[in-house]
This record gives sequence, C-alpha cells and structure tokens, in this order.
Amino acid sequence: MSDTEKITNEYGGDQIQILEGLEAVRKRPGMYIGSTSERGLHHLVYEIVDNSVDEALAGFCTEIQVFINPDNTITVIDNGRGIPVDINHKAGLPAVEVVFTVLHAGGKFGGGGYKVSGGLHGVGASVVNALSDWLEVEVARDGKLYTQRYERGKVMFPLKEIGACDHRGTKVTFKPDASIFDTTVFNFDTLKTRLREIAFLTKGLKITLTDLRGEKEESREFHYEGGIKEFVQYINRHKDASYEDIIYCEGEKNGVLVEVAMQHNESFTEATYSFVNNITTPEGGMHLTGFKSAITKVFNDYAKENKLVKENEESLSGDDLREGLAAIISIKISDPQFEGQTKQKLGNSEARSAVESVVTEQLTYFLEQNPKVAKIIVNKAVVAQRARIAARKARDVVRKNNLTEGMSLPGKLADCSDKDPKNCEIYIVEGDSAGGSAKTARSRATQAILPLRGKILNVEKARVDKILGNAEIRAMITAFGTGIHENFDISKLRYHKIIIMTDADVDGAHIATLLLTFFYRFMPDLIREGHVYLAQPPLYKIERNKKIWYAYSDEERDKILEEIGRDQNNKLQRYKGLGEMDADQLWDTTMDPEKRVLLQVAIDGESESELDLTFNTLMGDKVEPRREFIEANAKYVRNLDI
Ligand code: 28G
Repeated sequence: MSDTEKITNEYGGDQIQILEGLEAVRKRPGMYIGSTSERGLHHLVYEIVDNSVDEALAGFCTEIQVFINPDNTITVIDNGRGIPVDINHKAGLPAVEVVFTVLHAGGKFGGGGYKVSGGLHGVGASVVNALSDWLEVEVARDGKLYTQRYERGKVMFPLKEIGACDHRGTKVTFKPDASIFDTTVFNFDTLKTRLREIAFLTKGLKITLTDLRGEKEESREFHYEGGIKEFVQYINRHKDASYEDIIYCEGEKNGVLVEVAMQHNESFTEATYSFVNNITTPEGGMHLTGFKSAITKVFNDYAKENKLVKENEESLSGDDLREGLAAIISIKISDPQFEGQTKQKLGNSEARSAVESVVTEQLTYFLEQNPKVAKIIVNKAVVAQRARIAARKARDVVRKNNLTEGMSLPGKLADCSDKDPKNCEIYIVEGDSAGGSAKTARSRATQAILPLRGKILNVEKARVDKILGNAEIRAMITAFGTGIHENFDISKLRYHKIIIMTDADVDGAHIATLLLTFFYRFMPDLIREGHVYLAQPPLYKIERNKKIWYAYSDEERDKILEEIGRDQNNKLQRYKGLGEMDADQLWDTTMDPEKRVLLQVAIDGESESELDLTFNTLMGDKVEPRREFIEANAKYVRNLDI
C-alpha cells in the first residue's frame, strides 16, 4: 500500500468514526456536558473559552473576547497563535478540523505543555460543535485567514483560505442546538461570574464579555495583573482586612503548579476556595488537605518559637487559625483524579505534598519577614481558640437542655396538630402583630407559626457562643428539631416547609436575608434539600364595591387598574407591612396553599466562590402566573450581599 492510499483509507475509516463519535454526543449530551439545562448550555461557552485559556497558559494569548450576539449565538475571539491548519497526519485532516470534529481531540496536548484547563468534563470543542446547530471557526495564522463551517457537527466544506490578515488568533461562533437544550438563552450574569473567576485565576489575561442583545450593549472587562491575590482582595472587599498584606505563595513540585493567596478579615467565617486546573473543587481534596496542614504546622511552630503562646497550652487548631481567613488555592496538574460521589474531590496525593511543601516553605519565610502580621494572625487565633472552648461549653448546654427538657418547644410557637412532617409547614413571621394575625389565619392542622421579635442576629458577625445564646435562634433550632452543624439530622425535621414571611419592604428583605444566612451557615442541608421558602405578601389592595384585588408588584397594580377601569370608587391601599392585613386577608393573599405564591430557596452551585441563593417558583393552582413579578423579585433578593 502506498503512503497516499494509506492516508486515504484511514481518512475514510476515521471519517465514519468521527461521525459516530459526534452522534454519540448528540444522543447522550448529558454524559459530555453534565446536563442539557441552562447550566449545560453555559458550559458550551466555557469549553470554547477554555481552549483560549490553554493558549494563554501556554504564553501565547493575552486577550479573550466573548460576545453574546443578538440572536443568542456566542462568539469567542482570542489573540493566540491560531489553531494549526496544517494536515494532522494521523487523521489526514487539517488540525483545526480535528479539534472540532474528533471527540476528545486535544484532551492532552502532548510534548512539553500540558492541557491544564478544561470545563466540567474537559471534553472540548468537538462536543460544543456536536451540540450546535452550526459553528464557524476562523483562524488567523501566518498572515492568512482560514474558515470552516459545521452544522450539527458535520463539515460543510473543507477548510478554506479566505484572505490575508495582519493578526493572529482564533474566532469561534456557534449557535447551540435548540432541539437539545432546555433553553438557548444565555444569562449575562452567569457568564460574567465564571469569566471573572477565570480572569482571577489566570493573572494578566484580559477577558471581555459583551452582551449585544439589548438596545444598549452591556460590557464588562476582567483583567487582574495580581491574579488570585486580587481574587482574595475581591472576596474581602466588603470586610475589614486584619492586615494590609495579601500572603502569596507560588511554586512547582513534582509537576504540580501551586499558587496560594490569603488574607484574614475580621469576620468569623472562613472563605477558602480551591481550584484544580481552573475548576472549582467545592469538596476540596488533597490540595486543600496540604494547605490546611501547612497552615496549622507553620503557625504553631512560629507561635512556639517566638513565645506568642505558652509552652504547655493546647495548640492552635486549624479552625482557630483559619477563622476569618479568605484564601484561594489554585493548582495545575496534568492528570487530575476526581473522587467522591460528585467527582469533585481531588484524589492525587502528589497535590497534597506539593501544596504542603510550597506553602510551608514560603509562609515560614513570609512570617519571618513580617513579624507584625504574624503576631496579628497568631493573636487572632488565640482569641478564636478561647471562643471555641466557650462555644463548646455553650453547645453542651444546648444539648443538655434538649435532653433534660425532652425537646420542649418554644413558648411562642403555635404548633400544628398534624404530626407527619411531610404535611407540616412552619411560618417564621416577623413581629408579634403579624404573628398574631398569622395564628388566627392559619390552618391549624398543618401550619405552625413562630413569631420572631425584631431584628435577628447576623450570624456572620457573631461568634457561636453568642449565636447559640440568642433566644430567636434557639427557638428556631428547637422548633425545627434537626440540631445544627455536625449534629444536624434532617430526618428529625418537624416541618417539610419552612416559610419565611416578612414585610414586602427593605427591612423585611433584610430580615429574610439574615434568616437565610443563619440557615445556610448552621443547617445548609435545609436549603439544599429544598425545605426553605419565602412567602410573597401582596404590595397593594384594590377595592371597589366590596370586590377586592391584590397586586404583588407595581406593574400588576397598573394592569388591574387598567382592566377594571380607573374609577373614582377604586380604593387603593399600599400595604406597608403584614401587620396592616387582617387574618382573612393574610390567609387569602399569602398563606392559603391553594392561592399563595412561594419562592423556594436554592443554592446555585454554579459559582461556589459566591454564596448564590436562587429561587424556584411554587404557586397555588388557582393563581394566574405572576412570573414577571417573581423574576424581578427573585433577582432583587439574589442581589443582596449575604
Ligand atoms: C476563540 C475560541 C477558542 C486555540 C490554539 C492554538 C494551538 C492549538 C488551539 O493547537 C492542538 C496539538 C498538536 C497541533 C498550538 C497553535 C501549537 C502551535 C496551537 C481556541 C494541534 C491545537 N500553534 N488556540 N489549539 N495541537 N484557541 N479558541 O480554540 O498538534 S485552540
């Protein structure tokens, strides 16, 4: 067989394989991009952008532009070397065609550089191509411009040269296949958050995102010369930093690239985020373990050596040292192994030793050079240690109370009579007067009412012992029955719906936020399992000739007034609070399971570095959809900085 024949033969065979490969992606898209939901849709963008990021990590690309076009297609442009166009001899096709049509092409870039980034599954451009109605690539390389178009993964014409150019880079435009995705509408904020994260993780890289869909284009630019140091600054942007410096360690060991940045703030919660090849690892793993042991060891050694703690005292725990710590751990590794149920936990043990050794060495040096900062951190940990011991005692008291009192329920609670948690709901109501109306209005069998007095404690700003001493918080803990933190047991939950009912104003939203923060920090599974809801009281009552309408937004008020006619007999009342409604009105508008609107609170896992609560709409069957309002409102609550 001659060489040309061999290539031709292989070409034919591979062509079939290629089509089969992409067909497999179209048949089972979830296997390749996780899901075909809105989340999967956005992953398409990340897969394409990741190829540009790889080019940036290789040192050849400084800028990535992302456009959401008016028709919800996406264009990504980078100024890298441009995907090679010469014939790849194994496939007998131009390299660029291989990238877009061969499944797993470029999974690992051999020779020297390694492909380190990657979307959820690191499957690359061919998967995006397979799941796109059409995709066009343009390569600018060696003074020439090339293009190729694919439809549902299939090549429309051989790679063609279309002219000259004086720049280099790659441009990709694609239209996600609407027959595959639940939605093909991109969310600016979702893309914005992830692209900002990528920019933080890739220092020096400039990423722009431009939305061309609206009347006015919306554009954001992310460019951080300081990389993850600026990420830490960003996490601490609304907090008081405990010292000026951002501690930074960077190094390589056994083929693992390690980068760590951190700074303490005056809050009591830790905000440590770890990434492997630019992908967040919410469940941590070996790299996080290495970081934690280095921190604990280095600070304890330093504290002892410099006599900042007494010889015979209990050593500082990792938790003490990381109280109020904001940290980013970012590693690059060529063969990441993910473990655990959700495959989000890094298993490579070389990552542990690499992070541990880089951080130990450089943090020790930093502390020697910066004794003032070292002293601040150690003192802070000593205070945390004392609080931890006090908290342990407070917790013991809570536990004992529960035992001796046999779970005695809070006095303010008007419990329901049904004992099956599945049927039961508890309304957490702001204020005694609204609590009173709610008690009268409720359906006694299944609805319990717990009125709360005044502002609730901000758990972000108080220590555990104080939090657990707070009467409102203790009332909720006992009413729910689940316990908290490591003692949390969802099977003991006494109500499957926990409904926050506050005034429809800024104060009400603030109280709801504080409550959600408490749930999120002390019993996050309540939210994860979908047990937490927000009630939606109306904003207006419109009355005419004893007929009543309720409006849940200004738009709805106007719509109703439009429909019933603007008449001087119309009586319009704006509710300033739940307290202005009598029991019947409260039942009709906000509590009747048949008619009410509830927002279910969810944690958006998209961006683990920001606590992102989102809302699912649950409505009584008889209510006309009030989607616009819900969406506007959900956005408002979501934007609150918790
Ligand atoms: C704009 C949207 C997405 C990319 C490059 C650059 C190269 C490349 C991409 O190589 C894989 C494997 C070995 C040749 C590499 C260019 C080396 C030299 C590249 C992108 C092919 C592909 N010159 N830029 N891929 N190698 N940008 N942006 O996709 O054989 S992908």
